[in-house]
Amino acid sequence: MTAELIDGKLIAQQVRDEVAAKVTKRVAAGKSKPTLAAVLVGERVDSATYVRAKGKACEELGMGSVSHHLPADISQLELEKVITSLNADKTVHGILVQLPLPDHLNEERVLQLISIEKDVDGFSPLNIGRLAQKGREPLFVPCTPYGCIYLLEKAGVKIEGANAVVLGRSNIVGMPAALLLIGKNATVTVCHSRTKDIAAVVREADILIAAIGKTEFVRGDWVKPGAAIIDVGINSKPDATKKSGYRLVGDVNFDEAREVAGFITPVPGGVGPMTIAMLMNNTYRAAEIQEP
Ligand code: LUD
Repeated sequence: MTAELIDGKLIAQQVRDEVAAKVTKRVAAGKSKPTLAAVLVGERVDSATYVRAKGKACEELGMGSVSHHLPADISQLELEKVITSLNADKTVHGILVQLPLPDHLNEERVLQLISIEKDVDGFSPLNIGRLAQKGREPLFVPCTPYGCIYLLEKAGVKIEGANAVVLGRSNIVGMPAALLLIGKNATVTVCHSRTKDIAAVVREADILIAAIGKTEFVRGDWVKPGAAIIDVGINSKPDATKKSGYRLVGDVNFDEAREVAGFITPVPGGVGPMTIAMLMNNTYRAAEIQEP
């Protein structure tokens, strides 16, 4: 059996087209352009790539974007001043602080400062708190986990009643993904560095979300036949045939897993593009919330 490929790039483009249509309608009605402010601190090449892609997506969808590139040694106070001024700026609907921040900065205090109706990443404690409670709706669902669930639903994978295994418990992906899956009535197991026999847990998974940042960690013989695999990992692997000397691979050994799984997302072209598409949707919604 060879798994059906879930084409994140294609599905992300469909989401982007839908958002673009909503933006056009909103602007035609005389309302403001949904606008995203992206804050990038320091010189991480990957973060700069993602922030650039987010700004470009805004432009392509007819939305506004402003970017604040701040020095790696900025003080906590100066960074907080930038957030405070973006909170007050009526032309900005969404605020995104690209993570991770340099070590000397207090991430929790920065994220807590972002006003809830502009928190398009969905990382504020209030948003996560609502995500964690039954019958409550967060204002914004965190983009990467939202993208994972969206891909499963688009592929027609049944979440309700499924055994879902999440590898990783990060604030950005693992933990919110587990909460979303619980909300969709899956039975969820979260694995992490202290889990005993991860392979045995993964073998029971009807749905696997891999977000641990370890190159090709999940092997083919861990995969339950027919399982749906969402690979969130983005790792660079040395590859002498590439000009750059490396290529991007996920947390799952793709060639092995695709022989056993029912559905699988590729890396690149899987979850990554969905993260950006969901951010665009959240930014549009932020504008609608602030200026209906
Ligand atoms: N911080 C994110 N940090 C990292 N991949 C992203 C991401 C696009 N505050 C905050 O943007 O949502 C966030 N909010 N994240 N990430 C990861 C995470 C954050 C990762 C990959 C991509 C966003 C992406 O477009 C492409 C793909 O997988 O096809 C490949 C891009 C490449 O490097 O070639």
